Parts: sequence; structure tokens; C-alpha cells
Amino acid sequence: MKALVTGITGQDGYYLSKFLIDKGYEVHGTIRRASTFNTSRIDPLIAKYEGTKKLNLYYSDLIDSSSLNQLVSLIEPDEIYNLAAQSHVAVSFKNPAYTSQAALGTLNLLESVKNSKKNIKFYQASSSEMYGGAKKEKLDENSLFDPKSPYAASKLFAHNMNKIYRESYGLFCVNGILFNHESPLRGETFVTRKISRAVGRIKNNIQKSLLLGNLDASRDWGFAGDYVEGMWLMMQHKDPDDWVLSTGETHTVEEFVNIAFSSVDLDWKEYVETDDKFLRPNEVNYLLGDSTKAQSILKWKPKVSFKQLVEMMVEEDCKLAEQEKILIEKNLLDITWN
Ligand code: NAP
Ligand code: F7E
Repeated sequence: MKALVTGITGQDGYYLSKFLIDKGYEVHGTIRRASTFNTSRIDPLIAKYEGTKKLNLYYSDLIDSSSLNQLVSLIEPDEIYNLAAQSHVAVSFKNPAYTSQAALGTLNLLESVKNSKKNIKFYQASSSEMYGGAKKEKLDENSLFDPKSPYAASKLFAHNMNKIYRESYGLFCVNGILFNHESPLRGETFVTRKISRAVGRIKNNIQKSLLLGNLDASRDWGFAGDYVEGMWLMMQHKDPDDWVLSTGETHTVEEFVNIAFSSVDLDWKEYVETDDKFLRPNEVNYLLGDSTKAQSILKWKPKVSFKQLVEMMVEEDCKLAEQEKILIEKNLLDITWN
């Protein structure tokens, strides 16, 4: 089996590629040219599989439709997992056009799938952000969408296009509506990793405080490793469909902060301050998912609990901070965190 994974350098890109390689897949992934190395998450996979057929990397960008078409023709994958996106909600307010262009990339990929002689299955990384989270309710595949950011609107466009290609051309187009999922490989500007990074550094006396935005926002947070298995299960089901993946629990940012600091015996109130610069023009207040459909039909289950997730992230970031501390003490790293 051959899989094409766009956005392989991201959090989910790493976990999904590892999962697929372990299942015997040949994985083909797209990376973007950058002036600094951007493959750190998948470096362990590159080191292990470079030069073998198991992992193959190509320069591409969602905005470059010709590169996407060429890749689909060249690789002729059995499955495409479209994970690439400008995935930061707050940034999408600053770069709305760029964020939206990534959604057009999804459309370009769908065209390539439609024009291919091969029956290629297509997974689209849809998001719980599309719901808008204005009410305190459980959200499933039948709940209404009400996007609150350029990111959410662009995801909804791609989600709808995917459904339209499924219904109009009979393509195997799957939408995975995933609620927030985190890990020690989460990008450092997302709130969970920002917190765990800070806790590691504060515990090691190389950071003094942590500035956050809205502590009252509530999210249904799961572990990324569990969610990539769900993506694959959706693609193995006999019919293409829309599927929600979530834990069924919601917690506020403050609860995350509390568990993270407590896990290393610190009182968060002594270190955390809020700053309006981290507030968004429009906030998604409350997200709680209902993944009954995926759990009953696909037999998918989230395995890592909220507390285990927070503690796993803090533990890994304490190790990183210990290494940073050594470098600072040896004058090999000259940096301070707030
Ligand atoms: P991530 O860590 O931000 O990774 C995004 C990936 O997309 C990176 O490989 C990035 O490349 C790539 N990318 C960004 N813009 C691109 C472009 N124009 N062309 C090609 N590649 C581009 O995101 P993630 O957490 O792994 O999430 C994976 C996908 O699921 C995303 O589409 C995200 O929106 C969606 N999603 C995530 C969550 C979540 O909680 N994690 C929930 C629902 C949906 P660089 O490494 O070069 O930046
Ligand atoms: O924010 C609040 C912030 O940026 C979570 C992406 O993967 O999940 C993610 O989007 C909450 C928000 O993730 C800070 O206002 C407080 O209410 O970690 P986040 P997100 O916006 O939920 C969805 C499902 C996706 O699809 C996205 O791709 O935390 N918050 N203080 C903060 N957020 C950040 N980033 N930084 C703060 O200082």
C-alpha cells in the first residue's frame, strides 16, 4: 500500500507516518522548502528509513497545484492523507488569505484524484473549529457548523468540497472532524505545548512566568497518537463518510494549567499572568465532541486520558528544559524566556 501524506512534517504527520510504516505502507510525504531545517519531528523516521522505499519525501506546497498534480500522477498512491494547512487559528486572523489558499490546495488535490485512473482514497483533516463552539453542547457529525475564524472557514470550504466530490463523482472522500489533539510534538505556539514548555523551564529555573490569553476557553483534548489510528480506520471502512474523533470530555485552559503545574509541585497562580495580546478577535468558547459513531462502527477509542496527556507533555518538556539549562550554564545558549 502507498500513502501520500501532505504536511508530513507536522505533529500528525509524524504520528501518522510512523503508524503507516509500522503497518507496512510505503509513505510518500510533502515537505516545504525553508531556510532552516523543518523536518525535526520526522528526523527519527528519516534516520531509520532513508534510502529505503518506506519513506519518500518531496518538495511541494498546497498552493502549488502543478506540484500536487505531478505528485499524484508520479506516486499513484492508494490513499492520500491531506494534513497540510496553516493550522493556527490566531495566525489565521493575521494571514487570512494565505490560510484560505491552503483550502484551495485541497480542491486541487481532489481534482487530481478525480482525474487519476486509479481509485485513490482521500482523507481531509477537518476540524472541530468548524462548529464555532458558541453553546455548551455535545457536537457530532449532524451538528451545525458556524465558523468563527478564517481558519475555520477555510476548513469548512475544504470539508464541503470533499463531500461534494464524494457525492458527485463517487470518490472515496473521507472527512475526519477531529477535536483538539496534542502530544509532546505539538507546535509550541498552541496553548497546551506553550504551557508544558513553560512548566519545564520554570521548574528548571530558566523561565520566570507564563503569559496566556483566555483561561476560560474549554476544549476536548485528546492524544494525537490515538487520533491518527482513527484516521486510518476511517479509510479502511467500506464506505467513505464524515467522522468525529473526540474524547467526550472538555476542560478549560485553566484546568490544563493547574494539572501541568501541579504535576511538578508548583502552584500555577504564582507564575501565570494573562495578557490581552493573546485574545482572539472572535473566540471559540466551548468544544465538546461526541464520537459515538466512530467508537461504535470503527471500534476506535481514545486511550490516553486528559491527565495522562498533560503529564506526558510536561514530563517530556522537563527533559528538554534540563538540556537547555545545561547549555545555558555552559554559555552555549544565550536566551531568556518571560
Ligand atoms: P501542524 O503541526 O501545524 O502541521 C501542519 C503541516 O502542514 C506541517 O507539515 C506544515 O509544514 C504543513 N503546511 C502548512 N502550510 C502548508 C502549505 N501551504 N503547503 C504545504 N504544507 C503546508 O498541524 P497538525 O496538528 O499536525 O494538524 C494536521 C492537520 O489537522 C492540519 O490540517 C490541522 O489544521 C488539522 N487539525 C488539527 C487538529 C489538532 O488538534 N492538532 C484538530 C483538527 C484538525 P511546515 O512544517 O513546513 O510548517
Ligand atoms: O487554543 C486559548 C485560545 O491555539 C486553544 C488547532 O490545532 O485545535 C487547535 O486550535 C484555546 C483557545 O488551539 C492562549 O484562545 C489561551 O481558546 O491551542 P490553541 P485551537 O485554537 O483550539 C483545532 C481543533 C484545530 O483544528 C487547529 O488547527 O486556548 N488560549 N491562551 C491560548 N491559545 C494560544 N495558542 N496561546 C495562548 O497563549
